[in-house]
Amino acid sequence: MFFGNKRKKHEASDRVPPNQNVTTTFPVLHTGNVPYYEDIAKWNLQIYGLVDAPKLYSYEDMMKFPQTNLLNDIHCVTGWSKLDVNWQGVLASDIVKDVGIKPNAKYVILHAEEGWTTNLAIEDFLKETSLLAHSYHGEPLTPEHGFPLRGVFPHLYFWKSAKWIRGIQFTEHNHPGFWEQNGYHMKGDPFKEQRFSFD
Ligand SMILES: Nc1nc2c(c(=O)[nH]1)N[C@H]1C(S)=C(S)[C@@H](COP(=O)(O)O)O[C@H]1N2
Ligand SMILES: [Mo]
Repeated sequence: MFFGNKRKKHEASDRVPPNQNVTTTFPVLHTGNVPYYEDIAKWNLQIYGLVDAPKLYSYEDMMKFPQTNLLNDIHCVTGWSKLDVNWQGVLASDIVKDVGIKPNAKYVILHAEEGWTTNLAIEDFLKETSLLAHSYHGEPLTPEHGFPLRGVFPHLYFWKSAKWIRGIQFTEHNHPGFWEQNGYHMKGDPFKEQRFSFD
């Protein structure tokens, strides 16, 4: 008799969530248009909602924060995963420290160009791997991958990692973002396969 110990193709491993396939490419995925900034001085990031001190950061302000370098894996809900992705940027928790949040701030809405949004719980935003990234493998993000700034929340499906981020809003209630209004999961943990809200 044969007792195979080969893993089933779609079984999860420690690093690769169930029903994901590892790719070495870096696919580009989004709805809408890629924004191009001719003058980075015209870009800003607004932090508002249930915060003590609302802020409007310039690109230069973002560069003055402590800079963090992280290596992590990303998992797209369409089925690809990419391992050992290297990002540079500002920890989301450092932004929270700077503005201070009210006790009733329980959720975050990330606002991107063209009104695209996504939502996450404050504890997901504050995770030690949650980054606002301006660079990928030491180089500024390319326009298609989110220049000048994108979220990176590697413990959640990659759609939560808003590209072209322009606003971070702290709220008391959980407001579904663009894909979440279209049936995607409110949390989106890839290891629990939280792809759709009816899962
Ligand atoms: N602003 C914005 N951010 C976005 C999206 C989008 O449509 N608009 N798509 C999300 C989805 S579904 C994925 S899988 C990742 C893809 O990032 P990438 O193109 O850098 O691989 O961006 C996410 N961030
Ligand atoms: Mo995605």
